[in-house]
Amino acid sequence: MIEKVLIANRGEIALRIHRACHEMGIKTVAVHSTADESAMHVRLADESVCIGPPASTDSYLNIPAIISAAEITGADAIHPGYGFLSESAKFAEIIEKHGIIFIGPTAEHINLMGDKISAKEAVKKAGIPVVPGSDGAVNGFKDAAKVAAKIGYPVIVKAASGGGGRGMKIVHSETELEMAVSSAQREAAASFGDGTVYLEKFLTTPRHIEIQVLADTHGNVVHLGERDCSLQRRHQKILEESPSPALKPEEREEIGEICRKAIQAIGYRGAGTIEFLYENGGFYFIEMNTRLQVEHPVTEMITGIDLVREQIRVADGLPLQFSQKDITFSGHAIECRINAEDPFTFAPSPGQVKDYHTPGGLGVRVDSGLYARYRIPPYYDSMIAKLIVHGKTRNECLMRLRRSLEEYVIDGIKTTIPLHQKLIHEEDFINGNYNIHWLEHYLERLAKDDK
Ligand code: MV4
Repeated sequence: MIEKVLIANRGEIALRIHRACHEMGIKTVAVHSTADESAMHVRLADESVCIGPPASTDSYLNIPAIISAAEITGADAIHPGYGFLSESAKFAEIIEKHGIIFIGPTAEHINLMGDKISAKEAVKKAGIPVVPGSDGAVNGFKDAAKVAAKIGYPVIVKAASGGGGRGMKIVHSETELEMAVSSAQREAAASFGDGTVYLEKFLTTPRHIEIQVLADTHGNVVHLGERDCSLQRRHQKILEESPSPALKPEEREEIGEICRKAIQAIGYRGAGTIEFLYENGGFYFIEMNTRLQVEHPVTEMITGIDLVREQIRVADGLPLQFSQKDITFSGHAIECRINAEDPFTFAPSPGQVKDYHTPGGLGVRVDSGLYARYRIPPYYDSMIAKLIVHGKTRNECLMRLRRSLEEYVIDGIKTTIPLHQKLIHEEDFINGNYNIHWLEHYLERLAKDDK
């Protein structure tokens, strides 16, 4: 039985994990850098261990320091959160070698999905539709040209070890292909230590729709519907919602069931997210994330399922207490990511929070470690809070989001709240009429109007 969990993360997600643990009667250990001594989750945790200086490489990415902290405090399990070591197969493996439970999938599944080529191959075999492209790696220009001629331009060259938008090149014609393949290979080798690349048809105006799955170690798998994460800037999501304004209930059920069966066939355990591009009514797999995601609360709000609690239970070998037919999707949820940044230039704005007041009321959730007079350290990701709102309908959700953003006071620093306030009044957003490029075009338009 898991009785004590070490939280190998910081910020709002560390607090989120602490909350799930305490509701389950599980003790928590916070590990933190010297810059995070006064973080809310460190104050609330049963125990805390300082594991190093501010730089992540010396603290939140320092595997020996984290393992030592787990041994000293007698933690039975480690939750990695998102980012940092959450998708490190090596971390998962070392943890298990020390007789500690990794709250996540097996190292083998992290490896399988970490390589984008093996991930695509595995899910395709399990019945998930993928983007047309090369069968595995492309071995130079000639090989790439053959594939491209077959699938048609534009194509996209991607690094097998990339992901999240890193190491991609869009190619419009064969004349550009040779250069694109060789520079993609070179850059991939330099950034990831693996120059393997593959080719896909480039979809020009898709939405980014992802399916949440949850699997136990007894072969039970459920899908928890989709999240539409199309509103992003430079591969950073800004706002997520569920259900997607683009999907019909039959489409959700069909892709959800395909994912459920595939995850069962692959023998996956834990929470996972299957990412798709969605265009002209078709789903095309791009990647699978083997971690809890930032936007998981959107799914929790419409299903009532506590994803962190379920992660801990299945890591402990317990069976899911519900099957697919028990899951109901109710209403609509939207999450706004609030960053300590200038709302229009996105320049970081760390510093001390002065006045602080959170919105509340029915259907309103704030996931954040912020408090009045807290100093936001400059060393880490700029996301400081998530505002998640639920309503019976998308319109109710939007109205509630509007008034919640009005209530939220974070003084002393710049935040992206004003961007969200503006965004939710846009006709295209209100109509759900957006794709992965919409936000960047909108921001360009705002910057021009400003001049
Ligand atoms: C694509 C694509 C179009 N066609 N693949 C970017 C992040 C990485 N997860 C995959 N990405 C893309 N892959 C094909 N075949 C467009 C993107 C893409 C994107 C995807 C999701 C969300 C935002 C995006 C922004 C730019 C490009």
